[in-house]
Amino acid sequence: MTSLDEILNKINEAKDIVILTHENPDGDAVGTSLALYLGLKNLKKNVDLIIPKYSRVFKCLPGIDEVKEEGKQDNYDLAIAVDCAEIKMLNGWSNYFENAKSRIVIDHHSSNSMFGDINFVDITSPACAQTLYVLFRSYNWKITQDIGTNFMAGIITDTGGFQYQGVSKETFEIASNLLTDGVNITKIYKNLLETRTKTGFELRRVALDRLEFLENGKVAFTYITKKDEKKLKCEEGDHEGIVNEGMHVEGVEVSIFLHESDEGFKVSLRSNEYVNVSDVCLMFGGGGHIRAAGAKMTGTPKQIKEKLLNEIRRQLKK
Ligand SMILES: [Mn+2]
Repeated sequence: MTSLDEILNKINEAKDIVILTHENPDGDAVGTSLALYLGLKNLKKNVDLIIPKYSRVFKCLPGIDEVKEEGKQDNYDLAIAVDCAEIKMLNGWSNYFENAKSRIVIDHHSSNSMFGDINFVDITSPACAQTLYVLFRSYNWKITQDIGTNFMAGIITDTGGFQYQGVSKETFEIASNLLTDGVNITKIYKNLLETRTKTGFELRRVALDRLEFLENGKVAFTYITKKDEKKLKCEEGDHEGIVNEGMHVEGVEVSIFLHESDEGFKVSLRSNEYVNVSDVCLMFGGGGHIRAAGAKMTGTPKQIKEKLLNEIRRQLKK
């Protein structure tokens, strides 16, 4: 039996299902979990989607108003984690996963620790939404316009609008099919990639002002503190995408962005051509993709910067 058959069996057997995704959810995490949520609802399942906190920019996605902050029970028949590489990224709601009778992981991160009973992980997929789309098609599940919109939201955000590594002919075929199904790609693109909140824009201003170029212009570094966010009255998700600013400058290979949280700094790394930032982040207990990865670190921004540079330098070409 393939893992696709096993997953379908588990879904058919389950009455109460919970869907979970990683903390600080991005468009792929929210879009993929909403697509799965709406799909399971069409199968008449009792399903809860738990996302305690998410950015206001995702308010445009179909089904988002049904998202719950916490579950109605602690012992679901089945838990499905999407776009989540490790159980610790389920943060304060991993109990719903751990206490479920069956556990499934659907993901596309190369650093996935395979923490489910069944793991459907395609590391060649540029977005978890694409991985889930393949699953929907193989089960012949109906892809409504609302479900398609969420699939597209995941694909567009995780590929930066079809530009990152991993985008393939299949990705465009899926986009083409979704367009045929009535999904408004232009609108999703504008809402999720080009629109930012006013406070998010002000936060960018601070980060850009602080941005420095290091290692002969090959590394861009900046950070945001809790104090900055408090001063600007920032909301959840306002810092999203700041890491890309440095990456788009000529000559930059690696962009580093630090975002302060209650437990230190959340580190985001991006690379353009050859540095494997997933390997860099693995050194500090994190992970992700070759061109986009993250970790949690403690210390001052300066200390963290030095630690990261020590690892990045090994990979930088002269
Ligand atoms: Mn993803």
